[in-house]
Amino acid sequence: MKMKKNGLQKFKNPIISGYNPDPSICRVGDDFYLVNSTFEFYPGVPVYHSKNLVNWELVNYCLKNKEQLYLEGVRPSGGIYAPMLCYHNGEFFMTTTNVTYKGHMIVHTKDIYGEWSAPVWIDQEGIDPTLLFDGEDVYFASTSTDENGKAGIFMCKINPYTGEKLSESVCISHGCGGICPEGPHIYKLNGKYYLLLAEGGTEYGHMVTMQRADSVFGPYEPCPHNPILSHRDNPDGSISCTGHADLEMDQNGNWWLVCLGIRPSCTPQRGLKLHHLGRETFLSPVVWDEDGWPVVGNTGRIALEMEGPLPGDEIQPVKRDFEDDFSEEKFSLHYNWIRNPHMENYVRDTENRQLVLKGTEVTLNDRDTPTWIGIRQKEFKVQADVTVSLVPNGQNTAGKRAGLCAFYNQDYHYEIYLTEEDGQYKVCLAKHIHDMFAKTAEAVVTSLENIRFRIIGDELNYEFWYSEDGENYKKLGNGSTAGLATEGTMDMSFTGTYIGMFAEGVEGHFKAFSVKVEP
Ligand code: 6LW
Repeated sequence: MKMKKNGLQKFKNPIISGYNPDPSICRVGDDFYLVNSTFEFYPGVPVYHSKNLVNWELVNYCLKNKEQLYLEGVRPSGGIYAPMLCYHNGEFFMTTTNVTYKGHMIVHTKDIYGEWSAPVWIDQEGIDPTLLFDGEDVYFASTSTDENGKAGIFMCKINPYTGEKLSESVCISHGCGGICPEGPHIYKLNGKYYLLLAEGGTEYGHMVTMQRADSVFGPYEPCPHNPILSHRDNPDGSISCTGHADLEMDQNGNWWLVCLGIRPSCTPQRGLKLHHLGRETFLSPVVWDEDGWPVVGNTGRIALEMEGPLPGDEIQPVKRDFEDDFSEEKFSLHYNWIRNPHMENYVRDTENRQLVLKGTEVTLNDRDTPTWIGIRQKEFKVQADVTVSLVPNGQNTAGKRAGLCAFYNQDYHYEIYLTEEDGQYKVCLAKHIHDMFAKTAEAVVTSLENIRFRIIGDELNYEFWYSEDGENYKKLGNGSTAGLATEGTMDMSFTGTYIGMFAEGVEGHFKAFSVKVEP
């Protein structure tokens, strides 16, 4: 299958920036849909839509209620792992794993922009489920381990509507030699079954391998030029950890790969391999060689700028800025919450164009659901602004907090906030890194009302500023992005930074929230 002659267009990676890992893509006509994993964040499994594979719009989430997405008390980076999205006979199916609660699930819908079904649960161990519709049969595969504890890809026949297993789970592959064979997807092409895997672990040894067989149960033979994609030996360092991919053919017969990758915030030149934006979604053209094996990108590597025979409309400028003046009733789809939110604590007061956050005793440091709402940080260079008021409402505001934060998870966050201490109104900067949580700077202010907070970020640093009059800003302090890096977390984590608003123990009123980024 050769690449059909279409105009080649340049495009920039990542196509979906910020914490959007483990992408899975499917096409219906000339519409492309893509989903990502979401761990302890709510709602679960975002659905992005595109017609040209470069301009993506967040249009829905698959998991939007507690039956689909039970996250109570989930550990950081617990909850929802890798998803898979496919379309069959007028219906969309999404399978994923809640590693903290009940494991593999499948939901389905006829309207990808609407509500998804209640989940059905599958009695198979492991993570990274995938589905293959093959004639009358539906196959379910995921990672798991054999009786000797050896990792592999296990598959069974399944009823996708009930989750009932229709055959025993059997191991179809132990991978192509890398550790952690995972992220399986199976494609039936020209009468053969192709098994795409992630191997090497999702860190700097990550890679994508391909195998194929005449039977869906194998035996599978490896692609002679495996790994078909990896940046493990890539000296360039602008993109690392590429892996966990999915393939799709466009309406012109050209093939594409989406995968996760990271943009290191501390470049190898600094001798550090750290990232804080999370694992992002990247795109690459794919061609098939004369032996019927896929060749990805620049012979197995991708780049921040690539070109290919993109389908659909001309590429439009990619917009990643966000602002909310709280004049609309509805929350933007870009907002996320931590675990299952108590929505009564989030009031959009459109009359006064403000968001009222009702703080509880739960803090940002707790493995619980603080009154916090955030959007993914989508680029290194960021300026976030919001006006904050701490509103007593007859309550004692001493020690209570409301403010703006750069948030990775409960153990890794920096926040600038309003509080009252020793009878004084203060703006403070606090940092939580590992098991250390401390206030690192403070300044006395004359009021608890309408203080303007600003976070300015780049690859290496966050700066925290405040203004009492909305014009003259004073810098309160800095926070190194290294402190929020995935590589540095004391427990394995898979997420990325958010810019968030929060309140603890008291009401916070927020106005004119904006997060502007520079690619
Ligand atoms: C994902 C799996 C993985 O399910 O990390 O390291 C998990 N590999 O493919 C979370 O992204």
